[in-house]
Amino acid sequence: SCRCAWLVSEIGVEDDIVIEKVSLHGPAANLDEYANVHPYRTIPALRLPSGETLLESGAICLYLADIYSEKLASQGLVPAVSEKANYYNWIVHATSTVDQILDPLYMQLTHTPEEKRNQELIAEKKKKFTVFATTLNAHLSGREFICGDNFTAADCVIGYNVWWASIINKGALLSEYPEIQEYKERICNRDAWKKVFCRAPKPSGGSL
Ligand SMILES: N[C@@H](CCC(=O)N[C@@H](CS)C(=O)NCC(=O)O)C(=O)O
Repeated sequence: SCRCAWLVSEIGVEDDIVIEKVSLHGPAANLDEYANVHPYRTIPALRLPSGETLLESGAICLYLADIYSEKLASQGLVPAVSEKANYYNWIVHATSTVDQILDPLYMQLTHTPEEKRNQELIAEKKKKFTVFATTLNAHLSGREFICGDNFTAADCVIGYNVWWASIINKGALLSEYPEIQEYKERICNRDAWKKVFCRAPKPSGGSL
């Protein structure tokens, strides 16, 4: 996912962190080499100078937010103490629950011919998506971002899910959730978002 590259761009440390593109599919795929970095051959991964590697986008975002906490604080991009429960909950919720709803929906609705779609799976995931979207829509009522007034790493993580949902069936999944739609406009208007997402149009089968 582009969550981590987006956060790197928000923090403004593109010069500290080398972002390498990995082709997962097609003739340019170099997965055997990449398996030395990420044994599951998924993206992203963050290799540290020590040689240790982080293999989960949520962990990478939390780690970056932690090591660059002073820089983020100076830009007002950290959660208030009263928002920390939201911060951790939404970050882990995004990667452990929401990704598992969106990934099959995306594959079924955008990458599978209509006659081959698993309608039972689609119905099951749509039902769960409704739970997620209803909860997030209510959460965002009266809030600019996941943690209130401050944009934080939690917005890079959940914001990625919101953007991902918005590119399925021309945004149909979000049509009944006005707070989420407005939130999506706010995050997509950010310079850091534009820099990263303009070069990565697809959430899967891509790079980063
Ligand atoms: N839990 C992992 C999931 C990583 C993941 O599945 N990434 C996708 C791309 S966003 C991927 O590499 N898919 C493999 C493929 O497309 O072949 C994370 O959040 O980092």
